[in-house]
Amino acid sequence: MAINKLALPTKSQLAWQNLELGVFCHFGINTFCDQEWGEGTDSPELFNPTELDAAGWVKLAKDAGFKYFVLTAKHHDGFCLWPTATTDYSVKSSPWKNSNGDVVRECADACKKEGIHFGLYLSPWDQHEPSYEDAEAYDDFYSEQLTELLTQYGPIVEVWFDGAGSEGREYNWERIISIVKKYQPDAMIFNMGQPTIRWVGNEEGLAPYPCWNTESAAKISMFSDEKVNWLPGTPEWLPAECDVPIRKLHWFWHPNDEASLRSLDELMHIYYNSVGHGTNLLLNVSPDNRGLIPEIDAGRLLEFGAEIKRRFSNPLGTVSGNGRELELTLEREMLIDHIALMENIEYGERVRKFEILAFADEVWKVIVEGSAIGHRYIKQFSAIKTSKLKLRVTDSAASPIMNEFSCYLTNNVQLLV
Ligand code: FUL
Repeated sequence: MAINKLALPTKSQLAWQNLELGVFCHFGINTFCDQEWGEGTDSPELFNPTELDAAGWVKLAKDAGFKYFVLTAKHHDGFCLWPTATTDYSVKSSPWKNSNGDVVRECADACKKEGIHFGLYLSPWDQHEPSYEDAEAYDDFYSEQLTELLTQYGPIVEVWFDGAGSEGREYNWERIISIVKKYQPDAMIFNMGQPTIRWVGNEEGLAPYPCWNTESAAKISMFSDEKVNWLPGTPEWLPAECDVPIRKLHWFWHPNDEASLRSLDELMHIYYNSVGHGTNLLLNVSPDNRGLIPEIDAGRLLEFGAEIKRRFSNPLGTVSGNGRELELTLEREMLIDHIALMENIEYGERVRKFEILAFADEVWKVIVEGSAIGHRYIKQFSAIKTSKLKLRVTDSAASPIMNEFSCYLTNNVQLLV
């Protein structure tokens, strides 16, 4: 993919990209009905998570090394997890906490306490709300819901607009986006209207390589060349987010579904293909109908966080610097099986083509060839012995600025990749 001009991120895009890892949390009336897409007809009486522990959900995310937490305030069924004034189809009509509960508040407070960022998902498609049939009336309704969420719960890092179910439907995106800009100007806008971050194009957590940070490279999905119809003013810098559930194909919790939990190897495969391709990873972990994250999911998330740390927190060598060549000299000859690169993307995605060479047996040998580096690039290979490495940029849009060139020995090369 040829890219002609050098797009730059805004400060808030940059800050968001530095977060890298987010927990997505699908919770709602579906959790009590063993279903993924309710039709807006399930009784609020069913919503009764008697042990709900939002502080525990967020602490888990934090302990696993995740930096933001995105809650489904309203999914396609229209049931609201906060006591909205816009509809009775909410926690207000449920037996939970005698109709006085607010899941959004509990999560916002927990994020504040743990020092991680809070984001919200508000489905445009609403199967319960009668005004959905009348586009203008529904725009009013949706704008009011969004205003409540963006004014009553503190800073919001990301607003997740899900396109599912809205195919062919026009919303008043000018109005919706202006609400986000007015009340939460630093929040990322996911994939609709006038986005500042985009969908990677699948729900498997896999970014293609290269996954450039630019709008001109963005397609409706990685499997189609169709372009997305975004509002004028959509920034050219448009980093991708990979969203994927920890239980295969299931965003909401289901009973007797433990077999669909992804293995640690599968999660690491996702990590290499998301964060390792320069995108953020938004990994969904769902609370069950008690309102608790099942132990087995919690354990897997912690294992995943610990494994990322084990592999990548102790580089054998690391260097930063500018220009087309950067050498990384190790203390002595040693075995390595990973390299990681980070461009200083504040100045854009400058590198278009590069190779990595390793010095071994008195000669320089090319061990990796690539194109995009961007926020982060991770590459694994069978272990080699070397005393120094060289990054050679063979094509760039401007002089490369590298924040990091590191190598590691993890003794664990992922065969899935
Ligand atoms: C999809 C939705 O239909 C799923 O239920 C889930 O919310 C996922 C994140 O996005 O489009």
